[in-house]
This record gives sequence, structure tokens and C-alpha cells, in this order.
Amino acid sequence: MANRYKSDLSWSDVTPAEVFFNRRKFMTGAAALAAGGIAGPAFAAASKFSTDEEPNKWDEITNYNNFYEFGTGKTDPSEYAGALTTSPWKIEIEGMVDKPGSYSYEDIMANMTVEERIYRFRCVEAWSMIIPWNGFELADLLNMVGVQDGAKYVAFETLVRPEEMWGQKRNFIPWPYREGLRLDEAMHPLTMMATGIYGKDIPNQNGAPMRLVVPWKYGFKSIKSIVKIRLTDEQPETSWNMINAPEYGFYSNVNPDVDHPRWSQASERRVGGGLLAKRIPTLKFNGYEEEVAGLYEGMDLAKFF
Ligand SMILES: Nc1nc2c(c(=O)[nH]1)N[C@H]1C(S)=C(S)[C@@H](COP(=O)(O)O)O[C@H]1N2
Ligand SMILES: [Mo]
Repeated sequence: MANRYKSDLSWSDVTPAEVFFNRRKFMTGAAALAAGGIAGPAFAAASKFSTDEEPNKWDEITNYNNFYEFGTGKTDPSEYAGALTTSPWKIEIEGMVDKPGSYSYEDIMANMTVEERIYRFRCVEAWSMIIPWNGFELADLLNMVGVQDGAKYVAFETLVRPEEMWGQKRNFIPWPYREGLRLDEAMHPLTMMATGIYGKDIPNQNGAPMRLVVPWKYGFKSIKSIVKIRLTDEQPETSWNMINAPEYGFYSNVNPDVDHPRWSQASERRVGGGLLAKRIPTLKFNGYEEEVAGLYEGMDLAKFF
């Protein structure tokens, strides 16, 4: 499957998979210097924000999903999301912006720079993966439409199309799936809109054609298949918070010190390690503390969970 919008930064065009997977060893080894000429473009593409942990396999990333529009089982999205029509695709951008309107996927991509970001991804259910996303910084899209003074939050919505998303025939979530960020969180360089994984178009089950990725927050903040973005001065309603506010806060920053009311958040299970693999400690802000702690200075993280 070809990338719809090829980036000159995509590793897959220039780097054999073995080099990609062994990058850390490769770079620290003596061979790194000698082979640097060959692998140079991929190294240049490696974002300073990328982790050097080994990414999960494509099959793990695309067959163990949460996308309740297609059912609540982990393999439901890979089984049923093929029914979703993702082209043509439009995103309504509205509210406190200079250039509100209905933007097609193509309108947006023509103005964005796609790069690769290898991020940790931590679900509130305490499983995690390492995912090599392709996408652009959300800030670039917000700057494209011009955020007006006074805007404080960004609200997002997934599409409603029960004909194609059978899970929407049940109302345990008040559709559309909704999420939101504070404007400074949305503008943070770590926050991205993902359009690919491993250099391929993002599969439907992972949120095609465009989904949010906020790597220091629990996975449910990373809303999939977005059709609406609204700039507002009021904290928007978010789906999991609407369903169960005591368990799912608006912030939902990954925090090993603040347990979910029904389970510990101190550790996590890395998908692909096997069910008997040792759990690994969960990192504050999912390991992005240095980059994002400043956003929450002076805030009580147990209160604003
Ligand atoms: N529209 C929508 N977005 C969603 C969800 C969902 O059910 N619907 N699930 C969330 C949850 S709980 C997680 S953990 C991640 C999972 O992303 P992945 O399947 O790409 O790993 O998507 C998030 N985004
Ligand atoms: Mo999740």
C-alpha cells in the first residue's frame, strides 16, 4: 500500500527494515560511521521526540485496538473497520478561528509536513505499545486556520455513520466520540495528527484517515477518524468524562502516582511481550515529563486528573 502523501522523511523509502529495527545498536556500533552515508536520510528523519525503544510489530499495532464505533473487543476494529469510507474526507474547522470552513483531507495535507514520530502509547487500561506514527504537528494545522485571541481549548469529534460503524447502533457512548485539549496542549510540538504508521496510510482500525496522538496522555484522548475541530473558550465535553467523570478526567495525563479507582496505574503490560511477561513501570507523563511538565506547573495532578 503506497503512502497517499509521500514524505521525503519517510524511513521506509530509504531504510531497510533491519536497519530501522536495529537503529540503536546500529548507531552506537562502529559500523554506524561507515554506513552513515547509506542510512543518513533515515537518521535525519528520526525526530528528536522519538523514543529509541523497539517499535511494536505492524500486526500488533493493527490487530489490538480500541475503537468502540466498531465494537468493544480488541479485535473488533480490525475485523469491522474496513466498512468505513475514508475518501472523500472532510474536517469541519470552526469556532474561534480566522478561517473556519470545511477542509478536505487533500486541502490539509497539501499544507502539512509529514514526519515520523516513534512514540510510547499508554492506554488507561494499562497496556502499552511503541508506535512509529507518520503525521504532522497539530500546531501546524491550527496555525493554518489561525487561532483567534481568547481561544483556550480545542474540541474534536469523530464521525457518526452507524451504517458503517455498527457499534454506533448501541448507545453506551453518546456519539459522536468527543475529545478535547487545552490550547497549549494542542499547540505542543509532541501533539500530532497521525496519518500513517510504518510509512503506510493509517489503517481504518487505527483512526483513518486522520487521528490525534497525544503521547503523554492516556490513549482515549487520542481520538480517531476526526471530522470536526472547534476552537472555544470553554472546556469542551469529552466522551469518557461524560460517561464516568470520577474515573476519566479531562486531563488524563499518564501518571503512575494517581491510580484509576478500579486498578493501579503504577505499571503496564507491553503488548507483544506475551501474557506472562513482566509488567514494566509506568512513567510520569508516559516518559515525556521533561517536555510537558511545564504545562501543569502549580496544578494538583491528583485533582486535575
Ligand atoms: N473515535 C474513537 N477514538 C478512540 C477510541 C474510540 O473508541 N473511538 N478509543 C480510544 C482508546 S481507549 C485508545 S487506547 C486508542 C487506541 O488507539 P489504537 O487502536 O490505534 O492503539 O484510541 C482512542 N481513540
Ligand atoms: Mo484506551
